[in-house]
Amino acid sequence: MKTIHILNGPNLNLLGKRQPEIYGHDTLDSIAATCKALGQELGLDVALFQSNHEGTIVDQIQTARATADGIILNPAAYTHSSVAILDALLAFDGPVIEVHLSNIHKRETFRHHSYVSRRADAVIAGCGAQGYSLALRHMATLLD
Ligand code: DHK
Repeated sequence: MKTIHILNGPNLNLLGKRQPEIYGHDTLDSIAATCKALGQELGLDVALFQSNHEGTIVDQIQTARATADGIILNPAAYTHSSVAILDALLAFDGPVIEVHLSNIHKRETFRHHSYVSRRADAVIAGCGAQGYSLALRHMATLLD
């Protein structure tokens, strides 16, 4: 069975409570449960992580080199600032899908640029929590 790591960046632990008009009402726990159930349907083993710390996310990506076949990543605010996360992804061989709950292109100008998109095989933005399920379905086709 293929393994997918779903990595989440800063403040996504507050999903459901934080600016729900932008990020929605789903919690990260409910997203994890949905993704694990969908993973079973798709024959994928899904593990979800969250950290508020850039270096920890870099560590998680490095760990994924040996333990995951694909990465789905919402780097949150680090999307717009982190060369370190981009470099870690460039050292990962499998497919990478970038997810944003909100449509970052419809928001402040500083959110329009993503360092991670240089490495991402696909980008999903503006679909809310459903973006993770869409990413997982696309990951299944990429790994097929
Ligand atoms: C989440 C965040 O926390 C923001 O910093 C990004 C992203 C957008 C999202 O839409 O999931 O700019």
